Amino acid sequence: MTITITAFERSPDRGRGLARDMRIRWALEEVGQPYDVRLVSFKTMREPAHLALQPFGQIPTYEEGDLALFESGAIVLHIGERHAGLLPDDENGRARALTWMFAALNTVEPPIFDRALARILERNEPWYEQRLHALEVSIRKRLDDLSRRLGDADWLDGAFSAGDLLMVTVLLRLKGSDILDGYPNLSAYVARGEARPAYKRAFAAQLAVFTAASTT
Ligand code: GTB
Repeated sequence: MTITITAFERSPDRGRGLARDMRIRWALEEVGQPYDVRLVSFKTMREPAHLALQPFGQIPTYEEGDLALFESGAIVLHIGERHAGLLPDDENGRARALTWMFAALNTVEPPIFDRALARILERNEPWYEQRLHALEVSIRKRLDDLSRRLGDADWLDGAFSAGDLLMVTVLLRLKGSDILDGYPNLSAYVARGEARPAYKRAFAAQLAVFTAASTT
């Protein structure tokens, strides 16, 4: 059955792989599933047809036969459950991988995403510097703990899993910042994720969309 996902027609990140369709592309590449992409504009995302798929008018979405899903974490989990390559075979290992998926999205991502939003939307507010500082303190607290837990391991819990896939996509938003640079083992962890052939194929595919849009 054909899998179709949605992605930005013109991603505000200019093809840097930060929009959340990247997680789905990467997961599908890891498990070797081909997929189609339907590109949507901000206007299309507010139209009834898209809202029926994604009640909050966002990307990504995932369609496969009569199944329609939204929320990148749920979609990655679905892919991991249907296909080998993202979740361990043993029950306990699977449960731990799920725990890391939730940790990435619920514990590590919020201050990182809020910082990114603040840098775009709140830059001119009188309290901007204080807010940025508070967010960066929160991020460093999370990264201190994550860095200690990862230690010198390659991945968070044995072999690469959907937990690592989500964690790497979350940390990638800090790439090039002095925050991530302060944690050499986390920088190396992110680089290991980016070096995976599946990641590279997914990144190239989403970058091609931006490149094509810029030449039209
Ligand atoms: N919890 C949902 C999920 O994980 O699927 C969140 C989905 C989401 O935030 N989608 C964003 C969206 O559709 C795109 S990815 N936004 C439009 C809207 O809400 O109206 C978030 C994103 C956007 C832009 C950049 N960027 O430019 O760097 C990076 C990430």
